[in-house]
Amino acid sequence: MVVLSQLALEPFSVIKTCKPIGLFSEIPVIDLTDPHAKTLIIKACEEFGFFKLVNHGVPMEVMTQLEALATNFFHLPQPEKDKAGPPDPFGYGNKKIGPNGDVGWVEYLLLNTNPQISSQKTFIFRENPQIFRSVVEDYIKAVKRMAFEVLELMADGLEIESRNVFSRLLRDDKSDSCFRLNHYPPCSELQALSGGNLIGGNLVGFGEHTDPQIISVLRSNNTSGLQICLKEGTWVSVPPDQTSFFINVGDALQVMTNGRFRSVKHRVLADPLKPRISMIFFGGPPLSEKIAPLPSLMAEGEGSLYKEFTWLEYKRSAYKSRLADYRLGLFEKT
Ligand code: GA4
Repeated sequence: MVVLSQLALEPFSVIKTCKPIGLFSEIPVIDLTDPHAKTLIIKACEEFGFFKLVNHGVPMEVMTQLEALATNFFHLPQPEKDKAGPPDPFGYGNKKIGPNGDVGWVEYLLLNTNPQISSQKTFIFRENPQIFRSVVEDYIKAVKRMAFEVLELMADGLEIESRNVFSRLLRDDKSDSCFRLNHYPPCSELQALSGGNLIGGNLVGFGEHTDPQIISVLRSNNTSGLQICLKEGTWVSVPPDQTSFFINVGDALQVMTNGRFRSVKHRVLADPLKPRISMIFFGGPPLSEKIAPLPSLMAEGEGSLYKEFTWLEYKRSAYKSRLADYRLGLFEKT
């Protein structure tokens, strides 16, 4: 019985901790209506590459409606969900992440957010695709608006003359952004394996990685699981908050700030008892955009830490990598 359970969990990594990682209470919380928000955002991006956003202006119904539709979808019989897969790269995926052998205790939908590509596999919500499409569109519209504001505050805080230096990349019609709905089922198998007595063991839902894009905007239900890696390498658990958003700095923003902002390493552990649903908007630049440190951010005599590349080049290279690889390494100047 135990052997069977072990076999069932074979390809998945289990994170064992001697002492359970407590919830980390020092995650910066930024109030978007605070007049000091820009300064606090810069500090958070430098120190953590990560912060929580409150008073963000996105109506709660927009979030809960999408969560309800996502939950319905993930509860459909497997053959129904499989009709929306495989993710190549867009569509439904189950346990396999990316094209190079990564696996996780997760099922997901990856969607393109480019309005020009509206014919994607929206039949996934068979009962009422129209509702699904419009709820996703409303959510993305609201989250994008908020992301533009955050990116403009970043430019302000960095004292860059053109406020839209980052946001224009996402506002562009050709912005290469995408959207992900994740469902992490409770890992009851692991619970069975340990006789229902889980002490400090969790299945990896989504393995450690940094996001390649400029910015990621995450919202989840109230189930914990997200962890970020601090500068000195310690993993800490982010207390969930279904009313707020969490903002991640991505690799492209680390490069544009010549390493001043940190692209944060993060991962998700599956909960033994509760399902976790998350929705993430990944804001990327147009494929042809050259990604390089902004000259106005370079001190006199400061050289670029990175070789110049286009977003297409970076993305191609990312899709050849494994999740945990240090993708920026190939683009660093030696
Ligand atoms: C990580 C961030 C986003 O979820 C994502 C992921 C993408 C995928 O799931 O297809 C990647 C991963 C992510 C980075 C490296 C490559 C590509 C899986 C993978 C192994 C959608 C993205 O843009 O990059």
